[in-house]
Amino acid sequence: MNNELDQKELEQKDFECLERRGFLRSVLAVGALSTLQSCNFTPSDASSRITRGLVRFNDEMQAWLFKSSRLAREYPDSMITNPFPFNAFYDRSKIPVIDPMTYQLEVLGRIRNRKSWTLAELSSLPQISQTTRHIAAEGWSAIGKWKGIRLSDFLLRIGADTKAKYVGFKCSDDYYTSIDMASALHPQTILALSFSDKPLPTEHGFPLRLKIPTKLGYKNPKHITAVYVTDVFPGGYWEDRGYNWFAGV
Ligand SMILES: Nc1nc2c(c(=O)[nH]1)N[C@H]1C(S)=C(S)[C@@H](COP(=O)(O)O)O[C@H]1N2
Ligand SMILES: [Mo]
Repeated sequence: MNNELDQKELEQKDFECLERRGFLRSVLAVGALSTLQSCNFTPSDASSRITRGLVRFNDEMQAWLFKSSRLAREYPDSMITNPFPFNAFYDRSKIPVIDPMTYQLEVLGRIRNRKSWTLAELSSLPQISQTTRHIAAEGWSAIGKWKGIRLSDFLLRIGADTKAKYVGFKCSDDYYTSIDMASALHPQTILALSFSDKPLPTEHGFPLRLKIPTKLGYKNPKHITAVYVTDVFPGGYWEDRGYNWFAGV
């Protein structure tokens, strides 16, 4: 038997499979988008129920295609974007001011250890660094260096039920979002405490934000005040306004 040939055939199959997945992903995304545009969301409307069904189906397909072993690209520090853009659903004058001395991170839902975390306690946990690209739905992208606690480590530490479906985030500015558990456990998903080797600047989410380079910008909540684990679909600020919930990049 020719092992080398077998290996080549296998690789070819892998490649074709990947190609098909990419195609499927685009078809689903386009399908969901066009239905989103062609109807108004009246709850009683049958077409909106179908659209919501399709959108959920799209999320489930994306979740199914998601590979926790696939890493987002990391860049050399020489490629860091400076200045790094600011974005929020408000302008710079409304950036929340948080007192680091009284700040507490609440942990809620399907977890064992409900104790809140001070900034000093969070800062004492082991941290990892990443230089990754932030891809914003508004059409810009930027490379930044972020350091923080692996969300998977933190979830283990608080005794989270990692069989639960969602991890949700509440922010001090009324922003909120949520991610699927597989993405929460991805090795590059971090609760970032620092940006460019300094504490997070206020505009980039002081004192704590999520950096999840496998998802679009709006899945990276800033100024996080609570993390919760749940089986009840939590949605998100932009997601509840029609943006795709899974939002993988
Ligand atoms: N708390 C909070 N987090 C947020 C937002 C927001 O308005 N409030 N906007 C999101 C969007 S749409 C983007 S693109 C990024 C922008 O992050 P940056 O300001 O660090 O570039 O933050 C995300 N997280
Ligand atoms: Mo965004």
